Amino acid sequence: MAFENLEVAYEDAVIIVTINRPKVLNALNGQTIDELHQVMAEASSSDSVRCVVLTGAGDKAFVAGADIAELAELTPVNGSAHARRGQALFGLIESLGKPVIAAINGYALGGGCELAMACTLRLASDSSKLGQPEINLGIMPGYAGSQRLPRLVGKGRALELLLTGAHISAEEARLIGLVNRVVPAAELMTEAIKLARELAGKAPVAVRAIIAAVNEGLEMPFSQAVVHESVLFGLVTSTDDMREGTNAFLEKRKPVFKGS
Ligand code: CO8
Repeated sequence: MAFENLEVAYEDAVIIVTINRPKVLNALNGQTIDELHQVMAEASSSDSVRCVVLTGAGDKAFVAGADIAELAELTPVNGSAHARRGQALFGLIESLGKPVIAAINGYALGGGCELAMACTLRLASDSSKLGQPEINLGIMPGYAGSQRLPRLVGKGRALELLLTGAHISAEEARLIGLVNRVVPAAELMTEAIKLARELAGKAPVAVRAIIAAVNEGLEMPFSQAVVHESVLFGLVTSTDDMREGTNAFLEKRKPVFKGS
């Protein structure tokens, strides 16, 4: 796969996707959204890919938001279509069925913070800054940030970030649950790939079911969500990997999961 705005590398079952527009701090234009959609769809359908790491090129930004030069040209009609195009990509990432780790290496603002929130887990370098500064442009999030942020950090904190447009530090983001871990900048990719390799070794069907149970269950009343969980649990018990995992425990050896 050759892309204009992405670099794609493989490390065994891990695919590393780097958004590569450093001159504009990796801002998301339409072309980049389309390319990300293509690479994520391929990662989703490939049996050999078990985990994705997503990061930004350079040492300054993960993604500094939607491309403001493109945004400035939007009309009410194509603005909505543009937002839906990004939302479709972010929805695909969230429900990819394989972990997508955001390796946040600097600014994750606006659409960049929304992109990170659509990922399964977030690791941030200690110098990263996160926020939803759309309000300062006279707009609001359009890639589901107004929905994912309160689900991650709670309504009060989300409203404060959305209404002030403040940039917060990686450590503050960790304290409110916006990122999972903060690591020294020099160790970010090593740590992200280490975590990706760990997750790539887990039973793929169970990984997919856990992601679905959490994402889909959060949209249901609790009483329905636990029924949904029990159905997914039943499916997982039918896998070879379930037999491998339980046998390996009883035989005191490390399991080898095959995804069947
Ligand atoms: N879009 C386009 N270009 C950008 C963006 C961006 N989001 N961010 C930075 N750049 C460009 C700058 O214009 C500059 O270009 P040039 O060198 O040609 O002047 C270059 O990147 C470097 O940026 P700065 O010189 O500004 O670097 P600083 O270190 O001084 O500042 C900041 C870094 C604080 C990150 C600053 O660049 C900034 O505030 N950027 C904008 C952040 C922002 O507001 N992001 C939100 C955008 S809106 C959004 O994401 C909405 C998403 C929903 C869309 C819904 C569907 C349409």
